[in-house]
Amino acid sequence: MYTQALDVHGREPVPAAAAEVAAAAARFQARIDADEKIEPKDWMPDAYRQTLIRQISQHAHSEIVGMLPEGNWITRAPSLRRKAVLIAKVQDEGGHGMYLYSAAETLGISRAQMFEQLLSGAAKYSSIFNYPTLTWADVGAIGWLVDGAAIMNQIPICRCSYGPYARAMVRICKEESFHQRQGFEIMLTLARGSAAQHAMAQDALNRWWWPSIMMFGPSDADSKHTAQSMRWKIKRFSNDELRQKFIDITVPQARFLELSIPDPALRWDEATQHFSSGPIDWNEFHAVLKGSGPCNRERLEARRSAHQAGAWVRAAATAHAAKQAARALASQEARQA
Ligand code: BYC
Repeated sequence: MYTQALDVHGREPVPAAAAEVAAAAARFQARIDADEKIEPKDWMPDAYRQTLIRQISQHAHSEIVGMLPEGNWITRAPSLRRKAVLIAKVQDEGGHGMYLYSAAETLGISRAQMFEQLLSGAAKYSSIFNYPTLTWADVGAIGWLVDGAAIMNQIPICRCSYGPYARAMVRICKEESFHQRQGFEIMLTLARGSAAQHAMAQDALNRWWWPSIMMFGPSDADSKHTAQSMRWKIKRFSNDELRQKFIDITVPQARFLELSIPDPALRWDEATQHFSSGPIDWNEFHAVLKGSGPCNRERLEARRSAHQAGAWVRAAATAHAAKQAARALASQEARQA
């Protein structure tokens, strides 16, 4: 829907000389500073375009790969109601991927190129989806913590400077809120259930807490993109700011569930009015990003084989579209004759 009527030049003339580029960049930054939305046909610095392509495509890949760990539990959900809700949630994630691929396409990259980057391992997707879902409680923990972290990160993106990305995020965030609540409700049911169910919920929290904290990305000191992305209002808060907001909101929820956060150093800091937490294992984070997480290989293999299995669907859809276009052209020519 976003890709209609795109032209490569944009509304402003393409600046040629260095001085013109600098002037166009200054006008562009002034628009950002005035909180104007940048639209696909507007002139934009190439680095802004590339940053958005990187972030939006990684985000889209995360949604699609994110379907796998939860999809793993659809056949084993403990009741029909849980199964129906989980199917709807996993389907929502697929939809989020589609909106995001569409938003990225407005920047001049094709969906086929983005898939190629994912399947070849050139593009990243969120570290969180390289962890396994071992029990039903993991489905609850993902909804509560992973979708909870996603909302914290994504609500500010509804105010991102790039129009198509910002607009896609509005609906995504509404759906993520539903996902977070369904996850919390699963955790609440387990935490208030039998001792074995409570233990299962605690075990899931133990395994998902730190990976969820890592979803926000490297610490601000090590984040190579944050400063520029904040100047461009692609990011509205830094990684550490969002991580802290998530911890502050989630710790009281864990207490309500009567579950313990697996961080012995966690304490309320009166001076800062924030929870202070223990050190994050950045070695683990970097290992997962480099492909050595518990499920990296499995996730990419699943995506590659799904892509291969879907080849005939893409071929059929392409042939159908060509047939429709040929028919439309023939009837237009017949009308003109
Ligand atoms: N995993 O300079 P930085 C969801 C990479 S939730 C993997 O801070 P930036 C869902 C980063 O890409 C998840 N890689 O980067 C929820 C960069 O590498 P490159 C998806 C990570 O972009 C439930 C490098 O580390 N959400 O969708 O300023 C169910 C340096 O980082 C991670 C989004 O994508 C990570 N956790 O900030 C289903 C939200 N963290 O590209 C689905 C949109 C960092 O230079 N994205 N890296 O090779 C963002 O907000 C930002 O891109 C990030 C990173 C905060 C993630």
